[in-house]
Amino acid sequence: MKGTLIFAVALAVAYALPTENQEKNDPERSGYRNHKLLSMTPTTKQQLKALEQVENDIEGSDFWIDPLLHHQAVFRISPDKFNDVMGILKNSGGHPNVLHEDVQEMMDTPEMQTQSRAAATQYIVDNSQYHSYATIQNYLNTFKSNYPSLVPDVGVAPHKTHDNRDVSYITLSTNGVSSTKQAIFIECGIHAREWISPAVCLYFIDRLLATYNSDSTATALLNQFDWVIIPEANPDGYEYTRSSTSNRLWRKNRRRFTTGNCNGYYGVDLNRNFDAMWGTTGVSSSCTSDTYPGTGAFSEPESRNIRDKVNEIKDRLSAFISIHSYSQMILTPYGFDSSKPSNTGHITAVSNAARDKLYNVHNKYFTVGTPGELLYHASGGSYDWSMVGAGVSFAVTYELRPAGSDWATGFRLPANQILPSGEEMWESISHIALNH
Ligand code: 0X9
Ligand code: ZN
Repeated sequence: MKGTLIFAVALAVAYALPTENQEKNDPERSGYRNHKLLSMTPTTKQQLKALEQVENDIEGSDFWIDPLLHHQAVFRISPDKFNDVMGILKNSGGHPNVLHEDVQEMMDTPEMQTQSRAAATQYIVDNSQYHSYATIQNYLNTFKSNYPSLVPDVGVAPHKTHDNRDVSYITLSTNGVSSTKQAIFIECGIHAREWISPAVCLYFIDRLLATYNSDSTATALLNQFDWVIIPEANPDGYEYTRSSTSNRLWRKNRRRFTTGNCNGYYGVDLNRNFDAMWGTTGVSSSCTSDTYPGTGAFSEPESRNIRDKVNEIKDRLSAFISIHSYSQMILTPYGFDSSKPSNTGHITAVSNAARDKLYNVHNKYFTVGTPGELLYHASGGSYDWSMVGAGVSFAVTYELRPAGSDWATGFRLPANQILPSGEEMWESISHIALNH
């Protein structure tokens, strides 16, 4: 974490708190009780710097929308850090605003379940709710048994997770296991709390298989390409967010640290753990941070699984798609700094058209640009690695619904938006596949 240690020591001396209080405020133990959700729109460089200081130096600060000049930042702060943070921000001339007094209360209102909209009978997945890891595994096996001629392989990636789970992948192909067709790779669920991502992956697989014989787009998608899809790349983190509303906002994997300052803490940000300018931008060196990149590139089994599956087919892989939430964006490469691949014009043009296709379905507008233009630089991301590490020439990252301004929904997208999200992403991904 940039400059963290010195600042953290100063804070600890100035505002030492009783251990009991620290325990109470540790999300590992007590969830988000009395955590405040704040917003602030920086209108000067000084205010922006203050927000960046809070993001980088205040332990446990969780930015749902990152600081950008003249844009509203939204972030969660634990009660023991509240006064410090208000002080820092007000000193800069800013006017932080409390959006919610108790984030735990927000989390305790569950994502609603809805009646599934009548879908064609051959669909397999129930899109009226978010599913457990076990149910997702079952769906993958059902895809294989119901469509043996289109699903040559449902398998387990080579590395077990820290909690001993399998990471599954599915291969869709009209040519069987030894196919040499061009391939497209989709990764979902790398961040635990972004539940809409695996749900959209499942919808995409389901629709591709169910409509291959009846819909000309699906036919083209499978006749022209093989698809390798990891619908739940971080099952430990995902199950952790499902285990209690107190853990609903967990982002990382569940690596447990057992030594030094980190002893007893958990988690590496898997989208900072790839070998793409690893550890340089958008990361924190504190293992308690949500952007801790791990001890080295590919230190984590979950990122190695994506690496290994991509490397198996990299010679025929023509596109890599990473799916996250939230803020309605299509992020073009690179994320690690301001440099761009030589075909950036082409990637942007295809992404703009994919954005329009998406918009035409349910009028949800996605913004297209690089992370540096729209959010922040961040190193070690999977889509950057697919290009610089595996030589794939086309890669994008989606940030799904809701819009960035919708902090009250955020990562907790109601289940009645699974189906429309799937429908708009079907059009958008189809466009990329057939035009990249
Ligand atoms: O920070 C991230 O990993 C992504 N945003 S999220 O809110 N879903 O966490 C953006 C990733 C963009 N990719 C890279 N910067 N490599
Ligand atoms: Zn994410």
